Amino acid sequence: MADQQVPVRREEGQVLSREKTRLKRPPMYAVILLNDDYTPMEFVIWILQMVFYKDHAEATRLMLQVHHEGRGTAGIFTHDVARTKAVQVEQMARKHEHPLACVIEAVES
Ligand code: TYC
Repeated sequence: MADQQVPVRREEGQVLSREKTRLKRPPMYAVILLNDDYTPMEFVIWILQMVFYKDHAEATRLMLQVHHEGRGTAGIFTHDVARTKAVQVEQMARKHEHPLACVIEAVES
């Protein structure tokens, strides 16, 4: 059994492709914060630190970008993580009675 030979056919010019074993990147989603007129700036900064692990300077920069431009990307994640963070943002906002909203959008990779 052990020394039984298994014939291996090597055809001329055959190329073994690595293509099939390469892992495909998962689709990615941006969590986008939306501006409103009522949520306090400090609350948005706090959310960006708590949920998206931004430092205070980056959280402030991003909050001001959303304030001036209407929207801004808080982070890019796989679908499950993006959904979870969006739900966390809205739950924390509702708990504190702020209208802060966010959406998730597919990003091209
Ligand atoms: N525009 C809000 C204010 O003037 C601040 C704000 C920033 C709200 C970002 C939401 O996603 C937001 N208090």
